[in-house]
Amino acid sequence: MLVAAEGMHYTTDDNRKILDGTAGLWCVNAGHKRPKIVEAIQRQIEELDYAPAFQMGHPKAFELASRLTQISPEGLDHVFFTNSGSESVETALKTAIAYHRAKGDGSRFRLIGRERGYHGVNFGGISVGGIVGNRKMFGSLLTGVDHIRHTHDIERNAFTRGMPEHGAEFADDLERIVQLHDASTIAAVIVEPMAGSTGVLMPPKGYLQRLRDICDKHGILLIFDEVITGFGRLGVPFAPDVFGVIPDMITTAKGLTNGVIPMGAVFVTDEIHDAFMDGPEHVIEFFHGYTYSGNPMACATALATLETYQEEGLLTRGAELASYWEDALHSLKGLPHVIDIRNMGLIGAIELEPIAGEPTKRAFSAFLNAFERNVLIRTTGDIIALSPPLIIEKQQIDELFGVLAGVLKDID
Ligand code: PXG
Ligand code: PLP
Repeated sequence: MLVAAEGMHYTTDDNRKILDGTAGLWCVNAGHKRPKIVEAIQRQIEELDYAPAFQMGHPKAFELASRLTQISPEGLDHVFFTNSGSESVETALKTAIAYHRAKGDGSRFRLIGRERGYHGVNFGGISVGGIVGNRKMFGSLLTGVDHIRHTHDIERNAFTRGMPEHGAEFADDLERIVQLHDASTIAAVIVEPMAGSTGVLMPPKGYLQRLRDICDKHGILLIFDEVITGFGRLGVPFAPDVFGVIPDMITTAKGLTNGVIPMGAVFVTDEIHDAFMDGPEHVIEFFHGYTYSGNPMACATALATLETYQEEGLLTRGAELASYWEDALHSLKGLPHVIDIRNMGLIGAIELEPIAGEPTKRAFSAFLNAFERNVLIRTTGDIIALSPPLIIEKQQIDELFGVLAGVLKDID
């Protein structure tokens, strides 16, 4: 049980200080209890608690949208506010289908995801998602969905630092899907530029560009789900800043408000925005929105979060620390059970050999053992995923990997 938090640490109910190796759930990028954010929330609750986003507006929603488009990748200059990553994903998928229809191309309805993809837990997201456990209990899901293959290839790429050499050709799987369904039926492809939840899979070199090229060739929209990668995790503000490939939409949440108040945002191009906004004035442009879209408390929190990121250079701090982080992480190579290590920016993964017949048991032991040693890590399958707040100091990186080395030697 966690009862308090400040900076890089949680406090447990038995009063232990726990080093946060996961930024909460990949979201507390500026660390905990940041003064600007605390003050902004206190001020906002006194000023304007709630305002409807249907027909009405309030200044901070527009201020936030403007600030966000100053740091978003080129051309992604319009923002739709949601309350979570899952809602951002639903919003982007609906936007894709509605966009084609608004352009007179209503036959493009298919949504293509990727095996091992995580896009939240709502019906659209689990339909395009590719994590079996998240799908199998929930019936037939959305129709008109298909998946390209995932990019994990330990045999060729084990212990790569940064982007893997091998696997650009996995993008060609989209051509197979196009041949099966015909491009004229496909609205969009959604991928995480770096797949986080499934266990941190970096895109192979050239892979994202190839996906972009195939989408362009066939008039298919490309959506990057940046709920984890957005706001500095990869050492840059957004994934296109490091991969050089610009999608048609970007979904975000988590780091947008430092995890403090639920909020998400979907970035779209002028082209998509303008397809809907052609009047007349009294007609609703896009029949989609949430009660809490652009909630004033969330907007104030996001503005204070962006200010904190900017003042402390946090959106690029991951790049400054990346090589130190990489060396510390890869020093675990050769320890018991470790079959792969992956990294980029301030993100890292250690893949463990599963215990035969008992998948996830070894990683769960590592999680418990680390927690006993006052470090919070995240595990998924038999993979340890690390994503500390971007304020982490070098000596805390040493502490984190020192503890992990002990954990790996300790567990069965
Ligand atoms: N897309 C991506 C790429 C995500 O990583 C979501 C959508 C959904 O966001 P919300 O805010 O609805 O949870 C996510 C969320 C984990 C873990 O352990 C990852 C997420 C959520 C919970 C746990 O890896 N990612
Ligand atoms: N269910 C009912 C009966 C509603 O009236 C609403 C919103 O008005 C919703 C669900 C959706 O809630 P939200 O806008 O918070 O997503």
